[in-house]
Amino acid sequence: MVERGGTPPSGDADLHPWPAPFDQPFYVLLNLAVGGNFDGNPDATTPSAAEMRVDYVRVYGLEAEKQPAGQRPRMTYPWTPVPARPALPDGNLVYNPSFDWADTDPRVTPGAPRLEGVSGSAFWTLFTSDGKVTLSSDTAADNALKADITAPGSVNYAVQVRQDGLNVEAGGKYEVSFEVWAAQPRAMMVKVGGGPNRGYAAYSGEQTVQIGTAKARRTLTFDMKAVTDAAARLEFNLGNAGVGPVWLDNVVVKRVGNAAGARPRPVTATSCTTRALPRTAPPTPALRACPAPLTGVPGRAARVA
Ligand SMILES: [Ca+2]
Repeated sequence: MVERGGTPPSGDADLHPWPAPFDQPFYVLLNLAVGGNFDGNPDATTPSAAEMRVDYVRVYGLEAEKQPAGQRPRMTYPWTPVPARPALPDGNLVYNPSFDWADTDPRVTPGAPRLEGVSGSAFWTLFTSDGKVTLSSDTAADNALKADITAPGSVNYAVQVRQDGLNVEAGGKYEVSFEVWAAQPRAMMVKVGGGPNRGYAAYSGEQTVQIGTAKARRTLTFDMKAVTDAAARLEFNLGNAGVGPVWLDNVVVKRVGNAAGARPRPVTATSCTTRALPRTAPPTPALRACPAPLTGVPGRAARVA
């Protein structure tokens, strides 16, 4: 639960006492949705009539996970991984933006992912569903990442080159830019968004980028209207748009200002509560009353449609 004001909880003390929020009436919603964060927007191929059939709905309580009042189950607060990965000195949130950081580079942290078999690929991840791709470092092209797609798959994320761990702040205006070219003109979908904990929310929207055969820099911007996500992802979705190689290099995601209608970011991030203070338990020193609700910046995570 993110309380109004846009500051995610950083610990149990920021939340109402357990069993909140499960001490309120809930409802179950079964809807036949078109579009949304996961499947993307409808297009000409979307059926114009559809049917949802429901067999049964049952809701169970898990006895083994019941907790006495006041004893909140252990939570990891996935919205606020600590510490957030700092931007590079030039403000870039993308690490190894040029696909040439050596594994011995001190900026390559232990456990950083790599693209299998691709040198200089720390911090980058490949996801495929029904697409197939061969990745390599193109030494003849300034170590650009070469993604040779051999099976396009049926969805744009069927071939997805991705970087996780970008700290994208609520109320920020962001610029995404990169160099790209392909053997044949084609398109791809670029997105800065959340992972599974955020329902794959598309903070940037799903941006279609046209790719030509000459190396060119593409730039797009977006306003971060969801709460801060220190585990945001930059996705290059190369599926479902033909076969052949695509090259990527010199990728930048950086904050370039404030989102329209957003307040300036606070100097220091602290926890806050909208509950009346003081409470039964002594508040932690960092706990304070939230500022007045914002206008124009939703104070909670984007929902899964
Ligand atoms: Ca490079």
